[in-house]
Amino acid sequence: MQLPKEFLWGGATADFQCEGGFDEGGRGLSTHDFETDGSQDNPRGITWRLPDGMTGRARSSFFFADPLPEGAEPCLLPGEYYPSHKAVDHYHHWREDLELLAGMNMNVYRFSICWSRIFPTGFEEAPNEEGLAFYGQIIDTCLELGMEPLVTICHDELPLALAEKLDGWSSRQTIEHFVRYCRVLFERFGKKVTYWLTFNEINAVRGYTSCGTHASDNNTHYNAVHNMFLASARAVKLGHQMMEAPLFGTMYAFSAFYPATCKPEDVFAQMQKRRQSFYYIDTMARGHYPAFAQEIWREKGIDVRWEEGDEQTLAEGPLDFVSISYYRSNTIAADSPRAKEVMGGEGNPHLPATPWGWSIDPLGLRYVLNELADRYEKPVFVVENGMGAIDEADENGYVEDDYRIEYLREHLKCLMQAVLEDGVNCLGYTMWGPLDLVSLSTGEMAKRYGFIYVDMDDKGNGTLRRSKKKSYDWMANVIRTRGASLWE
Ligand code: BGP
Repeated sequence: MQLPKEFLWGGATADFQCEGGFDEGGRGLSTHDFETDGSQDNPRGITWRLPDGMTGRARSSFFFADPLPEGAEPCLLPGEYYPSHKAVDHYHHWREDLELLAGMNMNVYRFSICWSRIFPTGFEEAPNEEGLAFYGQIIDTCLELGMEPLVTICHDELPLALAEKLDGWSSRQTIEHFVRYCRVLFERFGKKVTYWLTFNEINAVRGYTSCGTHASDNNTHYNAVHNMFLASARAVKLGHQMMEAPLFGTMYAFSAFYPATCKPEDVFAQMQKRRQSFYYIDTMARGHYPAFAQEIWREKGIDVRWEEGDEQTLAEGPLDFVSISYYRSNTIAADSPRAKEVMGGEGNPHLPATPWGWSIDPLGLRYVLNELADRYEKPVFVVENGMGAIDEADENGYVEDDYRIEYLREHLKCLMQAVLEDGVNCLGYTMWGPLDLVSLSTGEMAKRYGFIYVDMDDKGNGTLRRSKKKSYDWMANVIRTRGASLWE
């Protein structure tokens, strides 16, 4: 068993989780810069201030975001730790980090461009050249080292000023600013970058950090997402006009959902649950909303603010491939409180789980890859997968991470079976967080994914030294043998 030569093997990161340097190189503030650290039991928050000086924090964890109080503006508070400010300082370690990744034989590297490094407020007419130079050297170095750049244009964030002045994606004007940002990226990097993702985890965005909306009710959310769909379609169309043969995806967080039992009610609930999630990627991959969108809007009381030409805009920019993050699977019962939510579900008694309670389900990856390939008849790309774990490093920064090796081995074997036995056209696989970075959902460093250990704790203390874990050489060999070593 061996994957074809052109299969892309690599790692994936996001700017605010690894870069740091939040006030360097002319970068403007981004919505994530106001997000505190947290943990599993203590959700991350956006810190805010009211005109009368009162301060507080609104829960910001991922999809489960609370609104900012009426009139509040985000602010930085003394005594709080904001992980994006320093992250793991990739801004100053980028060359060393890229060399370490290439040392594993990787031939692709997925990273995100921070919008506010290129347009500090989002409103400027001309880009910040220093920001473009930073990513220009990353792209050039990737190519020198034999790695295709895979660029996420917008990973769950936007320039602060767009959130504060326009309420982020609530406004149609944000689409214009996004398209201007894309145009600059395509102009500058279009000859060197083939693979683009317009957004990250489009079905998991919500609230202030990822949509820039102060409210997080359903109507605000679904309208913001409608604008993001339009923005993505415009970017795809523009990219195809400006570049030779680009390929566009958007990242879709795809947990497998299983019915909790074989009771028809549970199976039906699972279908309805999946529709909540397919709503997003169906629209973007096909260029039109699925028929069941009507039912979702009716049930949630959503009034999508359509404008003339929207249907055509969506139709003109469908995605070229479907890319996913796959970490786990969930179960859904008819009476589950989460049956009608987009994300989340219950655990599975047949599966083990990570320390963060994410079920470990390698076969689920094979299942979802087949399903997506059948549903869209487009290539698929696994752009995130991995295991957040507690690593114990010795004094040299070495970690015996056999649990990670085990997780990856089983998932990669299922991916190979999907390709080689089931006939799925999969472009590649980028493991999430190949170098330890800040967790998105909890803001911790303790939840580590990497092949490369970074000496830093939850509050940013540490030497930032990079060192190879046991999984580093193991994965290098998997990639070198194009997967054959997994079966030995
Ligand atoms: C995805 C995000 C990443 C990321 C990853 C792991 O949802 O695209 O940014 O961090 O999940 O999640 P976490 O960091 O919460 O463990």
